[in-house]
Amino acid sequence: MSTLPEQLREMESHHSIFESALRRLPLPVCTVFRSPDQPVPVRFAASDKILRTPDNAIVARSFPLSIEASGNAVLVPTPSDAPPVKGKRVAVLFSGGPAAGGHNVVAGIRRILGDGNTLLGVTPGPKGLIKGAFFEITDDAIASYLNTGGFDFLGTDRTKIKTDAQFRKVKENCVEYGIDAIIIIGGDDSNTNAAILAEYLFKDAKPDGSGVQVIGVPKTIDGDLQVKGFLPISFGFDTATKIYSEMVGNILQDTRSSLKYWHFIKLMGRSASHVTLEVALQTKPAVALVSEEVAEKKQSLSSIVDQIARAVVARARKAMNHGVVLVPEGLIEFIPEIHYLIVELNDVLAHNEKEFSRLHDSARLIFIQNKLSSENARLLASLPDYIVNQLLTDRDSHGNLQVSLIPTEQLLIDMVARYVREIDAGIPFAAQSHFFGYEGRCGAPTRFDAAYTYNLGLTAASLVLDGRTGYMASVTNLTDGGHPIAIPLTGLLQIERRQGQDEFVIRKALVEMNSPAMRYFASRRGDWADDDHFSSPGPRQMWGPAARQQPITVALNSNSDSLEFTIGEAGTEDRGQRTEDRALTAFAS
Ligand code: FBP
Repeated sequence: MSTLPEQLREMESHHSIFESALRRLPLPVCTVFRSPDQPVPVRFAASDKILRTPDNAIVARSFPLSIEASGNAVLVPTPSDAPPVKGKRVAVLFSGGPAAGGHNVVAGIRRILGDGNTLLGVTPGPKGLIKGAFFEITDDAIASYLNTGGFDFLGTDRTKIKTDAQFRKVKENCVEYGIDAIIIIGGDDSNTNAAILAEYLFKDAKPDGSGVQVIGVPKTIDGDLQVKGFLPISFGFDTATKIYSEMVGNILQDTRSSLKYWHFIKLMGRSASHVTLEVALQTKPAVALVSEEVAEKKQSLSSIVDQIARAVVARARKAMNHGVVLVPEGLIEFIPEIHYLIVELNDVLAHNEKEFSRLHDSARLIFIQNKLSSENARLLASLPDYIVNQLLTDRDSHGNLQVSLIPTEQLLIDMVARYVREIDAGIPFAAQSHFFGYEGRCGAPTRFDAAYTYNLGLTAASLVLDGRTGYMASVTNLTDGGHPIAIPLTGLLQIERRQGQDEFVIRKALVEMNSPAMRYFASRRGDWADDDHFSSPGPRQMWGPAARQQPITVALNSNSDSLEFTIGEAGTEDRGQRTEDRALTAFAS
């Protein structure tokens, strides 16, 4: 019998009681992958569903090989008695921000590749692909990461592979390490990179003239990688929103107890407001802003502030001097006047990069103001320093403004305080600001994310063994057992202006005003502002009554009649018998 200090030492390095129990949780497997012993690869065939964007003609000119091979058709599983594929060397990497479930994607890939093929981890992210940093992934290594959060197994980074030299280096590394396929686990930008790489490596990537396959896996807590009917959600969204919902639920409970604070909570999710909408549906706060609605209604900053101030005053008149305001991280970019300012700023900064970087901080604002239109120069000058400084900071390598660093929640508090005073100086307004972001990205995956990601991994590796390239893995039919499919990446590409030039991008899926989730929210938010209707979803549950809950927005938008997901269960009749995949306990022993 060990002493308590000895037991505590044993819990180090991801062996807390919780983490050890998580590793033993069963991994459900969609029906098509099932066999008596362990999951088996599936083969794919083209369906009659073709994906195209309005920029299809331009995309076709730049991606001729990928489009000729795929016809932009969505792939679906097909029966096959072809012998198992052996001898492939597959590299896998994480790209962009971490999201819960990434380790299970790797586990799914490893399981399908089996002993006949080799899986190499790339460290870290696209940078590792350029550097040629690979190591062989074994079952033992995966076992200790199963069902754990984060990307720490491989690490990640945000390098965009864009220069000729970088592309050449990737090709050289593929030859040197004998790589046949690359699986990129990333968001919209990373999957765009996957499409470009797939075309570049389509042929003549290896000495025998053959190509290197590239497959994408949809990840991002932001939830903005969705394809209606084909990709219900990116992985990591469910875990992050459940963590934020617990925290917001706790704060709502505090507001009603201490009766004196308004809490302004900015929630991560770079551009789209899916995270905020989901957390609002889970918790029912007094106010939740949706950036896409702000843009659609062309709301100015002052009209947003006015809307919040009026909610504060209305509640105060009912003796409620408390409440919660949810602010999407990307709000500032959706306020029309600030959006135009940012678009012009991006161009000006991109075209004057060298000169700007040589300037002292104090001279930067004047330099930029002189290059902006008079309207934008005036607007920039009217914003507080803590916002201006962030608007002028470096963009990431994909050209994105780092909105997580912009304290929009503080800007709103400062302005609402002024407006409330103007409406009625006698109304107390004490506010606290929060930013819930990094706290949510690396928690252990919910049962939803754990199951979803494992099956995404099974799908991605099956696509590799089926010889496919230029596709993104997806799993649909989440309340009917789960159905793996493959989405042609070229069918998602569009042209967007980034850093002063037109580029191919997979456009972010934003919250749609007429989506069922948004319509439901709009029908309830009036009541939530009028009185306290909040509910606390509690901590995410790996066992017990809420463990099988899918995101509310996903359930509403896919017209489900239940919040319960059934990935890995063939249907309600045999639920409970099929969840445990016996072979997988080998990983988790
Ligand atoms: P991805 O789109 O790469 O998954 O990143 C998501 C995200 O968490 C955003 O919500 C946030 O704006 C951003 O990453 C923060 O990035 P960083 O980790 O570089 O600070």
